[in-house]
Amino acid sequence: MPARNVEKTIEMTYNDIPEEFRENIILVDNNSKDRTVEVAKSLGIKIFCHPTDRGYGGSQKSLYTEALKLDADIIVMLHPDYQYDASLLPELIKPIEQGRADCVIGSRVRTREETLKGGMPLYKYLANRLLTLIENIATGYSLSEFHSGFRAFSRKVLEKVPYQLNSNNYVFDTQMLFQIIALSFKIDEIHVPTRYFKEASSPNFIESTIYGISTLCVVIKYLLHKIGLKSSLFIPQYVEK
Ligand SMILES: Nc1nc2c(ncn2[C@@H]2O[C@H](COP(=O)(O)OP(=O)(O)OP(=O)(O)O)[C@@H](O)[C@H]2O)c(=O)[nH]1
Ligand SMILES: [Mg+2]
Repeated sequence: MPARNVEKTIEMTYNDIPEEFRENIILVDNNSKDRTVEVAKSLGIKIFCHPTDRGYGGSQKSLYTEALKLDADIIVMLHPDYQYDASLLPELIKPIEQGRADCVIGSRVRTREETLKGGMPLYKYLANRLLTLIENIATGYSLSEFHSGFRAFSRKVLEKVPYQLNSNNYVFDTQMLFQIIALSFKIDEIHVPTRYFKEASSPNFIESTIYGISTLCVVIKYLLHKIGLKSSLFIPQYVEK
């Protein structure tokens, strides 16, 4: 779990995670200014602290590096903001366990009604749909969203994807999925009910717009990579799987 100022939601998120997975939880605290670390400690979670703010993407870089050191076979990234129903974790990892996929996204979008009822603001929903449409056309996938904060990866994905080169900002998530696709790993999805409330959503309109534009830039770079223009690639050294 990449965490910043989640003292109010970390315990609820933890309690949703099925018991058999709890001893393997690791949390990267990205310089929280509240009691995140104390609460996480009291729950017995392994914690790695950033002494300075390294951003959302930076938090995931530390997270994956630590997870690989701990010999994990499947690594799940979950926002500790209680937005996702973490009790579905066993379902999320199933396609990887069964060898049907290398990465699984916990999608917040099944029907418009459900997603909006869950509280996703209309502008975020519309932007998500539009970006997802463009991303699907660019990649040939038919995913229902590319922007969830609940994802599972096989160890091989994290060993091969050069995520350390990615942004320290929100667009890290998009870069990672496009790197995964460029390396011909398979992505699958399951649907996860969405809860939106104040503590479960921090990006404001401007941050979300920057994220949207940055996502489009990733799509363009991916397409340039596909037609062989390696100089404009956001990953300089794509490797063979
Ligand atoms: N904003 C922010 N979040 C961080 C950072 N490091 C870790 N996080 C965690 O990453 C998660 C970001 O989630 P949100 O702020 O809800 O962003 P989001 O899920 O992309 O946006 P919504 O769809 O509106 O919920 C939170 O659980 C944070 O605790 C950081 O540097 N900045
Ligand atoms: Mg959120």
